[in-house]
Amino acid sequence: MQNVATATQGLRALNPEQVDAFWADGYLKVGKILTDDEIECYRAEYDRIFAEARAGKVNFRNLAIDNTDDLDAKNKAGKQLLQIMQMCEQSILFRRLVGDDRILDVIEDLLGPNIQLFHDQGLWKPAYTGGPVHWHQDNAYWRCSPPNLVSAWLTLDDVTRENGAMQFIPGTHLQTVGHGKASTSNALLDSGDQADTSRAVVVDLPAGGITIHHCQTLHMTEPNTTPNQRRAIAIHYMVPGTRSLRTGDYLGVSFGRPLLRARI
Ligand SMILES: O=C(O)CCC(=O)C(=O)O
Repeated sequence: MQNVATATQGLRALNPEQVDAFWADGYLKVGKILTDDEIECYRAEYDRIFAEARAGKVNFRNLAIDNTDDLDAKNKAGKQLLQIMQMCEQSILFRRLVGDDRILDVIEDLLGPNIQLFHDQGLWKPAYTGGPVHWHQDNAYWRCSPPNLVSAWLTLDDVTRENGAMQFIPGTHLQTVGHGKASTSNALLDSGDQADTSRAVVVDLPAGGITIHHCQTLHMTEPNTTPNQRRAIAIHYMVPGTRSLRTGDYLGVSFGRPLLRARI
């Protein structure tokens, strides 16, 4: 993996040690980037969109159970991991978030000056019932080439291991591993015993904080066993020209989403 940005230009948001840490570990804790007022606005909008989804007005999946379109089954399942693809198409606020300079400056330090949105997803783990995300590399879902996408994961609630903070295994972005269907839900993949969980690092964050991860870094989040909900959005960025080796539609993901930064 090479650090494209530092070779060619000055850094905007990260220092050289952070850039090197990202390329060595495949993830980086950046910390809080939103103000308290912004967090309140984003929470209200997030809650509005998920309430509309639960009422059947916005498409969503409950990744904690097998893929189904049955609204009642999705809403009433004992485990809940609700996913809305493209929050940025539901709301001008989330459209602004995916292009927020505080995030893009970090992404530019890692990917260079040409940045395209791949897609985003709201991932909500309600209190007590929030389901797990098993160990996986994002690119096992996407099969993108070149495999060099970078994601910003932003939480709107304080997160610890117990309510679904991100956990990473450092250095795993350097090698692709195989995945199978998860035992809990056929909507999720699981890299099984290829994840050396003894090396896992839990990244606690305050509300309004972000972590960044590479599309091959093994990561997971545990079930939410706490009285506190966990509202998060993952925003996936790529260099223009990235393509997928998949055939057919994948959850409406498109390579025609906005070019967010370009140096012509
Ligand atoms: O939000 C979660 O629980 C998992 C997020 C994730 O796997 C990702 O952003 O790639």
